[in-house]
Order: sequence, then structure tokens, then C-alpha cells
Amino acid sequence: MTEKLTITALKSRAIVAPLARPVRTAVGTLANAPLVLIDVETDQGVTGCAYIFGYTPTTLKAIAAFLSDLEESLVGQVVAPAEQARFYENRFRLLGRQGLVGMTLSCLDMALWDALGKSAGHPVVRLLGGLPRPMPAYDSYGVVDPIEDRGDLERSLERGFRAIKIKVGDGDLMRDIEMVSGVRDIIGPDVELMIDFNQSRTVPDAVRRIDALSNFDLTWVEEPVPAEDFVGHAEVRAASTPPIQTGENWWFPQDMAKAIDAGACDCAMPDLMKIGGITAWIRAAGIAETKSIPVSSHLFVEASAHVLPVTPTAHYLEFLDIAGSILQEPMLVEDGKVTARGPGLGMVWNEDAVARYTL
Ligand code: SMN
Ligand code: MG
Repeated sequence: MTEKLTITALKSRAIVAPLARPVRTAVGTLANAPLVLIDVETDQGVTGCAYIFGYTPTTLKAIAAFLSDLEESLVGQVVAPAEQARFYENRFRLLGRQGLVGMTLSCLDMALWDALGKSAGHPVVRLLGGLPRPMPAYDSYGVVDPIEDRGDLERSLERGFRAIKIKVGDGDLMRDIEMVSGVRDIIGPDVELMIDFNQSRTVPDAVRRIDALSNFDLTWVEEPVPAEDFVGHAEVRAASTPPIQTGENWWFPQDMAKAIDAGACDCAMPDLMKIGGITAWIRAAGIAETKSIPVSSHLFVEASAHVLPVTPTAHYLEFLDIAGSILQEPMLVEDGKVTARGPGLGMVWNEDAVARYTL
């Protein structure tokens, strides 16, 4: 019963979890997953769980301190994610919800939806009006060495992935060409290939590099220039053939609307932790639908599997599992697809692993 599902406590734990493989990008390497685990306890004995991805361990203490300060304002509220979203949007209107504030509020939103789902005995996708169904996923790599990483890439194909993303831009154009060409040779012409510059180029350099890489049939070119440079993205897009992808750094649906209005992208990939959680994702999905823009997810494989089935222009789920090592059941990939699990978001902490990786 969810009418009076009331919050009794907000707990958080900072951990550094291992990744299956480091994620090397043009702007730095993620060797592990610094996370803050959120537990929203309620009067029905149901606990809403979610995690914040801190990107770097230096953010974890600040996030945990902020969450601890939020607890007083949260305890006693009835679990109603849209109400909590409205409450905190007002509370942080003067400060702004960019950065750690927005990340924390977005993940709190996910934990609240998890609590709601668990209380109702349904996966969150059912509360959103949808059904769990297999969503096409792409396997997401960092910068790769086509020789050293051939085995991993071939295993991705054996797992049924029909799309692969790699990171580029960490060296000169020749290095990009060698990497993209090598991966295209391994995966063949029928598997989709995306590349991600992680904001590392200037407009002219991005245009030059994308032109040189356009023969490799790219499904999208991601964040060629700094994320907040919507005009720069639009300039690259106007001069390029492959679709331009961006969105993982949009703060709330308002940023998405501005980027799309600036003509920044052909496709969109909001990040649940920055767009405002599940509550805001639904609004963002509506924006994309009105513009017929394909929508993919970014990280957060568990919660993304719940929102993509109710996203009218759903494109791909990014499979880059940052929390699987601390879950009792990491997300499964079956025939290159990922299906939402419940109740709630379907995450149960592996407490032994959490203890092992706790700071
Ligand atoms: C990315 C960003 C941050 C952490 C991991 C991966 C990358 C992506 O931009 O699109 O997956
Ligand atoms: Mg990216």
C-alpha cells in the first residue's frame, strides 16, 4: 500500500567499486566507480535504494555530507517523487541544481521510485505505465587497442551485442583512424559503431576528424566539443555527415530543451543522474518525442531499463555497468538486450561487497 508510505530515515555509504575494465577517455581514465549508495527507509519497512556515481573519489565526502543534511527535510514526507522533486526544486532555486546538488537530487529521486515500486510490489516500469521488455543495448568501451582488446570485442558480439561504442580523441587523427578502422574490421559491417570524443575537440578539429572517420559508417559521434557548448555542437553537426549525439551532461530537462533548440544534436542521451532522475526523465522523453529525436541512456543500466520502455523515441541502452560488483544480481545482457527487473528498480546491495569497498 503506497498512500502513506512515509520516509523515516535517509542513509548513505561511500564506496569505491571495481569496474570490469577501466574506461579510458580523451579526458582521463576511470579506473573504478566511486559511488555513494542511498537507502531511503520508510515506515513500511521498505527501503528505496539507488546510487550516485561520483566520477572521482574526491566528490564522495561532499555528496554524503549533503545527503546527511537533506535527511531532516525528508523524514516524515510521504514518498511521492514528483512532490519531492518540486519541494527541492523550490528549496534550491537560488543555489541552482547543477553539479553535486543535481546529481544527489536525481539519485534521491531514483531511490524514491525504488521505494514506491517495492511498496507496490511492482517494477518501476509498471508504475510508469509500461512493461519490462528487452531493450537493445550497446556495449560501451573506453579507448581500445584493436589488437589487445580483440578478445573483449569478440566476446561482446558473442553476448549478442549488435552495437559497440568506443572512445576516441585521446591522440592525433591517425590514432583515431587506426582505432576506428581496427574495431570496424573486428565487428564487421553489420554491427553498429559509435564513437565518443568526450568533449575533447575544438569545432574545426572535430569537423576535420569526423570527416576523416565518416567512411566507417558511424551510428553517432558523441560530445565532439565541450558539453555546454550547444552552438559548437550545432556547428559541428552542420558540417558533419554522421549523426551528432550528446546529453549525458544536461542538467535537467531545461538544458535538454536549450540544446535541442540550438540544433546541437541529432540524437540525445540524458543521464538519469543529471537530467533529474526518473521523474525528470519522463519529461525529457516528452521533449524528445515532440522533436522526433532518438533517446539513449547513459550509465545507470538498472534504472535505464525501466525508463526506456516508456520512452517513445527509445534508441539504445548504454551497457556500461558501474555498480554490478556491489549488487546481489548484476544486470543481465541477453542477446544484446537488457530487461528491467523488479520490484522497484531491481537492485539489492551485496552487503559483503559493499563492506569490502567501503571507504
Ligand atoms: C562516459 C562518461 C563518464 C563515465 C563513463 C563513460 C562516457 C559515455 O562519456 O558516454 O559512456
Ligand atoms: Mg559519453
